[in-house]
Amino acid sequence: MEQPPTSSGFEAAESYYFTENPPPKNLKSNMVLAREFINRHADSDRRVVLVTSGGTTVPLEEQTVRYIDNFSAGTRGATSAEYFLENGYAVIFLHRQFSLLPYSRHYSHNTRSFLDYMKEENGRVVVEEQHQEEMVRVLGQYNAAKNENKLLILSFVTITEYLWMLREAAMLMRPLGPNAMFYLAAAVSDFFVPKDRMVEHKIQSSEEFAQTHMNGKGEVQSKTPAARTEGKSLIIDLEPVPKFLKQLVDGWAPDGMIVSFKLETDPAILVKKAKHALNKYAHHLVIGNLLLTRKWEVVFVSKMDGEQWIRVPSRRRTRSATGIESLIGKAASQKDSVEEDGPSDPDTLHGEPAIEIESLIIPKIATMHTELIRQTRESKERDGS
Ligand code: 9Z3
Repeated sequence: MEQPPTSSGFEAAESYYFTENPPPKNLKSNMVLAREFINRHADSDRRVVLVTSGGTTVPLEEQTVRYIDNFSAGTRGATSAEYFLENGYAVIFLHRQFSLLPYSRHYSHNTRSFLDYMKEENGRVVVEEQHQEEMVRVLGQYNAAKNENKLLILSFVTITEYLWMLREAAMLMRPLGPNAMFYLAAAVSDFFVPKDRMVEHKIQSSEEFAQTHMNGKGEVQSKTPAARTEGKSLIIDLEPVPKFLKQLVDGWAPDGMIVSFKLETDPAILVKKAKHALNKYAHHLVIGNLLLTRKWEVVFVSKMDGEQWIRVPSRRRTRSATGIESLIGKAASQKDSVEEDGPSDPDTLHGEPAIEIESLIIPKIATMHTELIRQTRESKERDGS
């Protein structure tokens, strides 16, 4: 029987993972769409960014009733996709099914139904007057992206589907050379249930109905199931998901710019962890963010520029039900001054609209990308290739 890799061999871990955990059924048809999209933009020398967005699920059973999930709504990814389009990129939006989508996100947040934006007038549905201006703008941008074929929307649900799609799409993006970018904003699970430790049927809550553990092939499970009942307790014993960023950087997409995200909740370790990831994977940029301040500040950690904080000025911050503004500035490793220019309640913005932090993040990344493309072209010319 094949054994999991014992050494830290990234390639062995890759081959083991993708052999043991089969691809999603729609992988081929999605990749046909992706190939066509990528080749079209490669031919016109356009930059293409793969934006990943939303959480990944970890199913506990093959016929999945229960799964582990995380908090991500896909706001970062969906918002960033819009600003990438605005900055001239074509976007492959690889998102968790039913998480937020570019453009429609403006009308699908959970505090307000899209129906609240409309009214009935003489038997016809029309948009409420106060939303006309914004909706005309959003609809115009959405239609432009669609009509110019600049936005390809693909979806995943589980961690394994996500990894398969990322790997295949990254390999298809190779012809783009340095014009490719990977912007990995999805909140990816660190732990999962490998296929050979997953039971076929719903885990029973009572031992009375506990079954011999069978796998999807109708065989008796030879390994202890990762999720099982013992007595009255549910025991979940997950395995680590191999760190595929190394494979992305070295193997799947060697010429593209790679931007990863680091999410933490403890301000004391955010910058340290972001620097650690940059050193370990040797890619281009880690964007660090804290769960409770992520809408208002992020830190860029890169070889090019070191540690750089990006913050929305306080009077222009978006409202957040869960965020905590007093934590802003707490994760900075050097003391830098946090600009405090008054209350952030949008009602007291003195006519200044709130700013989405992604509108500050994306142009900065696009500038770094321009520099990387220039460097790659220069070094290719020097090598005469
Ligand atoms: C992020 O840090 C994203 O910014 C958020 C966005 C998930 C916080 P929302 O969807 O949230 O707007 O609500 N993504 C981090 C993804 C991640 O899992 N990173 C791994 C890690 O932190 C490394 S690739 O270890």
